[in-house]
Amino acid sequence: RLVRIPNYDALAKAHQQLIEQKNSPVAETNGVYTRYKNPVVTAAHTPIAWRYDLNAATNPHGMERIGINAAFNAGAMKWGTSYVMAVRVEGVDRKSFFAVAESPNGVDNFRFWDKPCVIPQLDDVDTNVYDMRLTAHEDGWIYGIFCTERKDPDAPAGDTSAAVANAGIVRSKDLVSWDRLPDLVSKTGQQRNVVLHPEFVNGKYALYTRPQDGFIDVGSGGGIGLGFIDDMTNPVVQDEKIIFGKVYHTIYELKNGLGPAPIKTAKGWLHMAHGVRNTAAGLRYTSYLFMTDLNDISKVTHVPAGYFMAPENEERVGDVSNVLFSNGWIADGDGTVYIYYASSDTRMHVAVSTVEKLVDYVMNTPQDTFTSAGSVATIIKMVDNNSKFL
Ligand code: M1P
Repeated sequence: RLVRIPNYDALAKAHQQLIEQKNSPVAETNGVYTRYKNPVVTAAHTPIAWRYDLNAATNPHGMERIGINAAFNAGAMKWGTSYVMAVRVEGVDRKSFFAVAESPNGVDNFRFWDKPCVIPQLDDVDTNVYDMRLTAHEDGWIYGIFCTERKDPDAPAGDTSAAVANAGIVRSKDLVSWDRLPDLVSKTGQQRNVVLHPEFVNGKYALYTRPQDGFIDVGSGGGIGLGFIDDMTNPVVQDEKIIFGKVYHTIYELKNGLGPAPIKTAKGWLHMAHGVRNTAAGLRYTSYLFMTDLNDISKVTHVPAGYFMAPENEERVGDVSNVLFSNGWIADGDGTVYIYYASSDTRMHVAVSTVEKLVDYVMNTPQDTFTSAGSVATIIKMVDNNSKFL
């Protein structure tokens, strides 16, 4: 006779309560977006069946057998009437993998599908995979571009952490069965934060890249690049150029990288990226927005000064603290935008805005003057304009 572990009912009840917990907007703030109170996906949202051997005969103490450490950096898309994320789930063994979580409303009730995604392997197997960007391309496929990480074959003996990062590519029609395409071929070899543009550009696939000289350091290759591919089954990037570089004394001074695929608006392509600066307490990751020209996607037309979102309160603490990272957002049919962001490489949150507000933010927020005196002049201009209203 099959007997379930004694604590199953308690585990299942707590899990259900967590998943079904209603989320609510936080009274805010800056008028641009609204954060929500609870994280939308955490390690504890992963199914009990992934973590516990439910058979009392082989697990008499009802212990967790497979620990999950974190759930973060998710790609996102609308899926029929649902909202889905391709979540980066990280086990206690430090390996990340992808798993789809689905919600009926975009802000709570995210439930993982039964099993994690199976990513077919190339001859050169991935040691670790993470940060999938989902793009529903006009060619009819849903592409998932992610970071594939492998040990650096040129690492000196004894160096067990040197790694090589590149863009791995899969595509699917149902988010369950994934075809693996060859890894990206680009000049620098190392890439992270690679994102597919949703439309063809002059008959080619357009790809946002982030070339880098080393695994962590972007070095001379820093910045958000744009390149083109003729055929995704032979993904060789041509004409790769940096369209948004690093700039001294900005929030993207050290490195930057595109977040999700851009949203098409009447005024231009709306982009979200992350910027990284160094501090005495280590790296600080924040997100920022910018816009590119509808007809020339290499032309950056608007860049508000500073960050769009930065980690706040408990978001500031996690496995890699002081990090806010987003690689997924969903522009809904009614103009609502669900911004899915991870805090401190640990859990997923949502903030809600609209296309109209984000376009207003991007086009009408003053740009960075790159000096303190310039920032003061920008404020004084606003104060002077405001004087007739005070
Ligand atoms: O730990 C913060 C982030 O670091 C990396 O981002 P980037 O390539 O821009 O340095 C990634 O590993 C990302 O997953 C992580 O959140």
